[in-house]
Amino acid sequence: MTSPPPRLPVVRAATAGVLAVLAALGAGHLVAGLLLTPAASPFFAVGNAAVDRTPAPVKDFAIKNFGTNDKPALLIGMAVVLVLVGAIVGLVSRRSVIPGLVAIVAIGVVGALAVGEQSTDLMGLVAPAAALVAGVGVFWWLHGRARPPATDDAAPRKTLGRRRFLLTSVVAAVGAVVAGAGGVALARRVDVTASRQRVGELVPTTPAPPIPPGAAFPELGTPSFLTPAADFYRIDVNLEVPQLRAEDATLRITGLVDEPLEFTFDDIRSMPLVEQTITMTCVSNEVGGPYVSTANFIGVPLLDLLDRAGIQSGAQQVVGHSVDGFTLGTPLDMLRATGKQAMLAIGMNREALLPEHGFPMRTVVPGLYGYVSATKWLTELELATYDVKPYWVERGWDGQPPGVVPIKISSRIDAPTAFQQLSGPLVTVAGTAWAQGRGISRVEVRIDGGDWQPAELGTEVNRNTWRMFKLTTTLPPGQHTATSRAYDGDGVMQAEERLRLINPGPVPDGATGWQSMIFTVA
Ligand SMILES: Nc1nc2c(c(=O)[nH]1)N[C@H]1C(S)=C(S)[C@@H](COP(=O)(O)O)O[C@H]1N2
Ligand SMILES: [Mo]
Repeated sequence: MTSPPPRLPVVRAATAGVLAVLAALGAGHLVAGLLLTPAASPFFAVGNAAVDRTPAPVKDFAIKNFGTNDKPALLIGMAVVLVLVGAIVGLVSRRSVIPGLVAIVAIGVVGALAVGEQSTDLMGLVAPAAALVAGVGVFWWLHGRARPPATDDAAPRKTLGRRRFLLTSVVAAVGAVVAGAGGVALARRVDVTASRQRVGELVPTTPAPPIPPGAAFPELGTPSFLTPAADFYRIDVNLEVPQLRAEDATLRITGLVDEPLEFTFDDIRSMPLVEQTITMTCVSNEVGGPYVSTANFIGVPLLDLLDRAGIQSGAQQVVGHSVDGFTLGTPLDMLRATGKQAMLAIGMNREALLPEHGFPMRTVVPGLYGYVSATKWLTELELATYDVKPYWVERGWDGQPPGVVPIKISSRIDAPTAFQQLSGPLVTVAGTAWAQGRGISRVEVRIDGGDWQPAELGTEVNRNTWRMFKLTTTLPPGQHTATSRAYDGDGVMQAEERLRLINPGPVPDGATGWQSMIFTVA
C-alpha cells in the first residue's frame, strides 16, 4: 500500500499559486504588447470589464474620491485581489495539483471572456491563451518542486528541496516581471510622442481673439483663463491612454448620409483651421468640483464635414466612435443649434491634442457635457436614429433626449479655500462661473447668510467660456461662510437645490446647488 503523498507546506503552496498568477499576467501582457493589442492584456481587460460593470454610484464615488487616480486605485485593488486569489489557488492544492489547475483554467477563461468583450479581434485571444499556458505551466512546475522529498530521513535532502523551490520561485517571479515590463515597453512601440511632434505647431487660419487682461484673477486664486493642456481635467473609461498615431488615423462619416466619406488626419489638417476658446465640463462634476477646464481648441467646424457627406432627413443623432470602443451620441438639433461652433478638434492651445485628450482627433461641442459631445480618439461619426444606444445610455444613463440638457449654471468659490485662515479685515472671495452657450451675466456672493452682493466679473471672453468673479469685503475676526450663485446670459439664476449625481435615471444630468465655503478671519 502506498501512503498518500505528503501535503505541501502552506507557504510553498501559496507561493506557487501567487507566482502562477503573476506568470500568467506577465505572459498575457507580453503577448498583448508584442501584438500591439493592449486591450487584450488580460489584466487590463478584466479591469476594463470591471469598470464597465461598476454600478454608477460606485463609479461616482471613485471619480469623486480618487479623481483621475481612480485608475491606479482600481489597478492596485485588482493586484491585491489577484495575489489573494493566487494564494487560495495554491492552498487548495496542498495535496494534489488538480484543484489549482482547475482554478487557474477557470480564471483564464474569465480573462479570455473579458478580452473577448473588449476587443472584437480574434488576434486578441492570443494573449489570454498565452496567459493560460503560462499560468498552468508555472503552477505545475512549482507544485512539483514544492513537494518535500518523499523520505524524511535525510536533513540535507530537505534543505536541497527548500533551495530548489526557492530558486525555481525566483526564476518564475523574475520571468513574470520581465515579461510584464517587456509587454509595457513593446506596447509603447507605437510612438505617439513622435507622431505628435511631427504634427508640430498648429497655426489657425482664423485665430481666437486674444484673452483680454482682466478675464481671470489667478493672483486671487482663480484658475488661469486658459488651462494648460497638461492640467486640463481628464475623464474617460480607459485604464491606459489609447495610442493612435496621426499617420494611422482616419475619420469616417457613415450611417444616414447621402455619401459616406473618409478623411485622413492630413486631410483635416490641411483644411482652413479655426480656433475657438471653449470651456468643457464633465457631467460628473460635483458642486465646487474640478472637472471644468478651458482651452483654445483648433480644428474645423463639425457641421461642415457632416454636410459634405449630406445628412439624411431621418438622422436624429451623431454617434462618435472611438478606438477604445467608447461611443457617445449628440442630438443633431442641439449640434445644429451651435452652428459653426461645434468642432472636430485636432489641437489645444496651438499644439496637437495630448494623448489623454484624444490625440489625434476629437469632437468638442460648446454648451454640452462631455459624455454627449466630446469623443476622444475619434474614428467615426455615424448619423443615426435614437435606436443606436451609446456607451453610457446602454449603462442606464440619461444620454438621450429628453435627458440631454445644456450645461447647468454653476459657480465655484476658488478663494478662500475650505477652512483657510486669513488675516482680515479685508477678505476677497474669488471664483469661477459657467453656463456655456448662454454665458454668465451676474454673480452674487453672500457672507454668513446676509444680503446678496453683486460680485465684480472678469471680462467676458465669449458665451462658451467660464467667467471669473471677485468680491472684496470687510469681515470681523471669527469663522465665516461665503456662498455664491450665478446668472446666465438669459438672466436665469443658478438652481439652489442640491442635487447630486447619484443614480442612473432622470436626475443625474449634472449636479446643481449653491456652493458655500467656510473660512476663518484672524
Ligand atoms: N473615447 C472616449 N471619449 C470620451 C470619453 C471616453 O471615455 N472615451 N469620456 C467623455 C467624457 S465623460 C468627458 S467629460 C470628456 C472629457 O474630455 P477630457 O478628458 O479631454 O477633459 O471626454 C468624453 N469623451
Ligand atoms: Mo464626463
